[in-house]
Amino acid sequence: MASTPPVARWLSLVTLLVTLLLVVALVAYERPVPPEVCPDPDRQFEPQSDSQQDASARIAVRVWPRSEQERAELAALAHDVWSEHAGTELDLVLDPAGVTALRSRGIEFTELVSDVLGVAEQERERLRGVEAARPPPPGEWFSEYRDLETIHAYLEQLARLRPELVELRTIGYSLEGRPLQVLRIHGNGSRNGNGVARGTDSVTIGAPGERPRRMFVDGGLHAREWISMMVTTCVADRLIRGYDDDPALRRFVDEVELWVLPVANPDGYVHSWRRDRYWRKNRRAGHGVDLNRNFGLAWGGDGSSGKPASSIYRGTAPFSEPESAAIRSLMEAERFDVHIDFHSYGQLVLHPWSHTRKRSSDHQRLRQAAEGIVTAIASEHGERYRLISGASLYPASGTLMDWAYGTQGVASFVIELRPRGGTGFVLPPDQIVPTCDEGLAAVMSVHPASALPHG
Ligand code: 0X9
Ligand code: ZN
Repeated sequence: MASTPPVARWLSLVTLLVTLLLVVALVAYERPVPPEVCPDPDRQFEPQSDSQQDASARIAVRVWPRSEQERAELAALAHDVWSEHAGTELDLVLDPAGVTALRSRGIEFTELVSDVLGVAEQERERLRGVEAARPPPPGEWFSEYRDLETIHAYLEQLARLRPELVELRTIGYSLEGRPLQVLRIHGNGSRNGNGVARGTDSVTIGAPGERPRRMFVDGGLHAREWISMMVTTCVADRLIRGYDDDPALRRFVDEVELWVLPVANPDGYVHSWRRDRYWRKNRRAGHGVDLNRNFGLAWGGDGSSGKPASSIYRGTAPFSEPESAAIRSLMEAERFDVHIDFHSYGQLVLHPWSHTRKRSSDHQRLRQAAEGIVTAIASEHGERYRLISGASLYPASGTLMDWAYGTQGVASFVIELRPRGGTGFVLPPDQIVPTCDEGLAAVMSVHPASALPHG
């Protein structure tokens, strides 16, 4: 056997060494670097690949669209629109793919809620404990959110407590047959026809013998806005329980006939408690109708939809829904002077119009009254609610506010309660009482100067 020449032996040795080195280098290169060795500040925000994402996750984000077109495109990415401010922010609920789409388009956003469904689940857990402890201990009723049954029982209790001041009425029934319960609160002062003799800058209201000022307040037109049911119930509670000891409350109750409908959409509210915390509409045919698009002024116009699946679906005709029809009948029969429709969220005071950016013919007067509301609210806890006309926020047609003002001559306002952003509709329960302070201040501030001359 011939022996290998020394040059060839050297060559094969060098080749072997080079190959070995290459293999070692490749292995070292491919080995994952543990994050603690090489921390990457952006790593936790890197989008996951589609296979890693939980498509059922929901994230609430705030974006600032740069054009109307971008606004529409971003809204189209969303499972839900929580809140809107024309020209500025838009709060959307996205799935992880939606968040990835924002990133890949270079859209800036802030995260409001990283786990929308988890937040609702935590609330549900907390409330399970509360339900087990029913009925709520005295004095703690407003320390927690209450379901429909508990609210209705509480309204009955309030009416029984002071029958000379309070009357409980059913003004109609929801689609699923639940009563629409209203408290009528009214003291002795105006019962004998002694109206309020009071001068204001622009209107003189209530010469003796004139009918008392009449005001209507509602909450819960949108099912998921739980703070509005609590605040309206709480306003009634404060006025009734404070009547004997607080002269300001007493004067208000004596001078104003106040009607309070805390749960304007009971079927939706029950659904929001039992099945879907973020449900907004009533329960028509499973898809629901947005009651605040179902009123008969500018019905079908901008900011409403003809598609049943839409969260702003207007229904098949004005007042197609028994809940909005019941409110219409009440308002036509009672001829109120002032109306506040409580919603959440955003911390805003809105005045007509909702469907058009044109000024209403009572613009100055309504704006002044709304400024009074803003000031009264701020005097409670220093929270400054933003004042704007409905349509300047975004157009919405077929709303209760527009119908009440435009057809009934009622000075009508929408108040979007707490929070400003935060966790949106799921507001911590320790916020109920301070938000109620703001709601009560708002209600008392619009008495009585804001009534319109034709109201
Ligand atoms: O869109 C609505 O019906 C109301 N806002 S909410 O977020 N609670 O749903 C506001 C209606 C007031 N009108 C306008 N913003 N145009
Ligand atoms: Zn609302």
